[in-house]
Amino acid sequence: MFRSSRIVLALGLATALATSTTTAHAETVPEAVQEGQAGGGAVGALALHEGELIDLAEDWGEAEVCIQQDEDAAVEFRCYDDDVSAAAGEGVGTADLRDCLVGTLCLWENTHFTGKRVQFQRAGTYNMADYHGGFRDKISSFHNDRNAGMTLVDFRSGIIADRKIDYLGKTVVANLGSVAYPDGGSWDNKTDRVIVK
Ligand SMILES: [Ca+2]
Ligand SMILES: [Ca+2]
Repeated sequence: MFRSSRIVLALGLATALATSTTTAHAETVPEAVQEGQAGGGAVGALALHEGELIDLAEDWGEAEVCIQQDEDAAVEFRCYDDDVSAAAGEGVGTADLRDCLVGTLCLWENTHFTGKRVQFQRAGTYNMADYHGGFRDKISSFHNDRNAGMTLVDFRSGIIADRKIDYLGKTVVANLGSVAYPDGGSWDNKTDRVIVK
């Protein structure tokens, strides 16, 4: 009984997908998601990329931009190959997206807002290991367009306390290599956790 109703639902979703490619946040949930199957035993955050469920702690494949969805979304993130497809998929302007959408926090793997990007819109504590081998010890620039601040954390071991740096909301840093780290060097490629306030 449940099985057949799920198939009907899946068919309905497929029809919706075929007819509304311009609708932002259209719910097109693969059956694997409905059944709670995270492909390959997921350990990180989950995302939809071109209709496939991917584990962001693993390889992102061709994806370059991964965007956190509203709280009621079936899958937390959606990923896209580039800004153009991301803007279309999210129903926003390409320039707005590239600058980091109002009210969101964008983290980039390279300086000057280039390379892979993950975008958050909700407060929380996010371990970068959950977002691709790409994001632990990789963040080099960010744009926090939220009103609330955030904290970058570098894990230390033993008796050495974790290192932290706080930023207010509406802050942009194009190169974390220019931000001094407490033990020398810079904050470039150091962040293990991001606390979004
Ligand atoms: Ca980097
Ligand atoms: Ca680190």
